[in-house]
Amino acid sequence: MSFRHVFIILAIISPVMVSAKDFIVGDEKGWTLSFDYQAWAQGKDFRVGDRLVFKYPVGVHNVFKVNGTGFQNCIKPPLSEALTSGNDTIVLATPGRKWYICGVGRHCAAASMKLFINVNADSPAPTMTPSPSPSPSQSMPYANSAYGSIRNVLHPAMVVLVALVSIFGA
Ligand SMILES: [Cu+2]
Repeated sequence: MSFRHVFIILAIISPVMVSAKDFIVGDEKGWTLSFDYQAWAQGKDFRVGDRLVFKYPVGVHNVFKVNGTGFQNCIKPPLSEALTSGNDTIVLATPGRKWYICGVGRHCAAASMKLFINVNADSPAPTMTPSPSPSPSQSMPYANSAYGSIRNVLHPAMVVLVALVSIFGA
């Protein structure tokens, strides 16, 4: 295996390795009273696959996922829907707007214990681009890297496969 191979493998894998981020809501303040969560969320790039982590003393607060109206009016969903661990991790599974409130007492209404974020779509979905040839050959995906399109068209598993083939087949 040559250095050129190593370089190409790294070039292929590195975009995939840029993995999901954890956002500690409120940073060192955590999930608490009278914190400006809108200011906290401002300018942050939330992506599908990232995670929100709500940290607070157990029993003092909780976390409800709500809709826009629930957020606006601090409407608490049934208690059974509350997250209460004090270290609640929420995976941002879909793009779009997400709203969270604390359901304890009047924390939401009186102390602005509410968070609104907008989750951006991750990099384009891995779809294979149509091949001009009648029978698309998948045996040489390696060649596609020359055109810079490989990171968009390859499923991560495929990337690993390519890497293995490159390592052991070189
Ligand atoms: Cu609270």
